[in-house]
Amino acid sequence: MKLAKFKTSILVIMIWLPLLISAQDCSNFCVWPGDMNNNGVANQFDILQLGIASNASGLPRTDIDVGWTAKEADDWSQSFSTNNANYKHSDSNGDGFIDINDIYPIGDNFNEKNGLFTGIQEGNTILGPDLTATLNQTTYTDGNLVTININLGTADKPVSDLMGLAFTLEIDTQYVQQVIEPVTWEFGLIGPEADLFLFDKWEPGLSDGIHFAFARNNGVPINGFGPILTVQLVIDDNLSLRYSEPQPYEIKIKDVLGIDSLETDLLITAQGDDATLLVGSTSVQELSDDIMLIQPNPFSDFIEIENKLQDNIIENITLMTSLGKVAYQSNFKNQRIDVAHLVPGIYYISIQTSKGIYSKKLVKPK
Ligand SMILES: [Ca+2]
Ligand SMILES: [Ca+2]
Repeated sequence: MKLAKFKTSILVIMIWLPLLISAQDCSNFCVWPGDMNNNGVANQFDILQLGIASNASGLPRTDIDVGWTAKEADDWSQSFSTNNANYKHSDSNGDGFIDINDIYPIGDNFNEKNGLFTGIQEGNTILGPDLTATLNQTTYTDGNLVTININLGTADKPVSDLMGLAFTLEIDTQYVQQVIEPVTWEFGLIGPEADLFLFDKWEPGLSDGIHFAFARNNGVPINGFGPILTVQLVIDDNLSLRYSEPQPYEIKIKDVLGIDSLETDLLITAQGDDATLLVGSTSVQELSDDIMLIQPNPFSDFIEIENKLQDNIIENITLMTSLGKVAYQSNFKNQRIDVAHLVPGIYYISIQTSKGIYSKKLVKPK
């Protein structure tokens, strides 16, 4: 019996030994696609390392799958000076070259973690004027389009020697129906676009904010101040059904981290903004499909507005793109609008009438 058990044990060890050895090798030589700073989590902060490592090359991986599992990878000749992460970690797609194609595994594996993750939050949330988010109005109500302008540096305190920046825009998602994507980066200060790695991640329902990062990819740092980003979102169009009192609406910037040309962390302070969400009797009457009808939807060359109430007078018609730009506007009571020239996409029509506002999402297919 004892001998049989011993033989079984030997057999078990023989079967598992190669696997154990390979797992052990892997703890030293493996990479996890998307975790460029090798801290056990793939997120926006990894973009900062990617910018520094841009254009480097080394040994490609044999396994070029980008799923969130350990992949064996030989060390490259370069490492980051501040955290010693080998550049191979930045080659998330395993092709042996650091470029824009290494960004997407961060998004695919976003917030995935492995055993190296310590739980320490990267970045700081310190109140100050360096990075500001400003709302375009002081009040909003049901279905309103909100524009948030994000600005970096001030005339008194411009940023200097900045190679990249990561941060999260926290938005009170309980009031938000939609974040309009793609977000609009502004390139006056941080650009041109070709010199940047850009990243944004919004996971409705899973996250309390939108995660952003940019990094210079040509080794030339940013100095100065100016707008860097415009974010638009749509307030819940049932707000007045859900709340009877005005609601405070707050946006915050948190978990901010900058990196300079020496690869050291730059402290960037941040400040948000607030507004009031008006509800109930203070908001404009929303008209239902029983009163107004837009056809066809999806549309191609024209749309027709059917006003079902004789005494409801159309005062203004506005058609907006998904980025909030006006595509058509008229004070006339045109009931048939020529839209053949509009590019395919999502549009929002808003019709102001004597009895209230009718709004609808319209689609122009490709
Ligand atoms: Ca990481
Ligand atoms: Ca690569």
